[in-house]
Amino acid sequence: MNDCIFCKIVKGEIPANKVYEDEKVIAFEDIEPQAPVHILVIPKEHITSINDINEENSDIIGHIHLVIKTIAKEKGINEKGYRVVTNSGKEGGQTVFHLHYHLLGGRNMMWPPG
Ligand code: D5M
Repeated sequence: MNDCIFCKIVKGEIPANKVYEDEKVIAFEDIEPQAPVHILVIPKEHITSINDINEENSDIIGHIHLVIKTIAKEKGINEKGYRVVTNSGKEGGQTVFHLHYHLLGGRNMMWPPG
């Protein structure tokens, strides 16, 4: 997707503070952090949201969870706990329409979220 900001990060066209990369995903610091640790984990392939997950591409979801687990350990938040969020669609709070998982930690999380 030419006008997708996260595709541009994947292609290296705009900078990001990357914390992890492999052939399928990249993870980078959120530009508007909502917690001491706030990392976005995204597939390199452009998938708009959970609505576009299907039998062909669903393996990426398990992989993203393994990457989240690894990063949580690296950031030292795996023991105390962390939150993983993916917003889908406008009412779900999605503002960037490239599937991404927020990894949030380093403080107590509240419930319900706003
Ligand atoms: O979350 C979209 C998130 O993406 C939001 O927390 C800001 C973040 N964002 C937007 N642009 C950038 C860049 N360029 N680098 C890092 N983080 C970015 P959503 O769930 O769609 O509301």
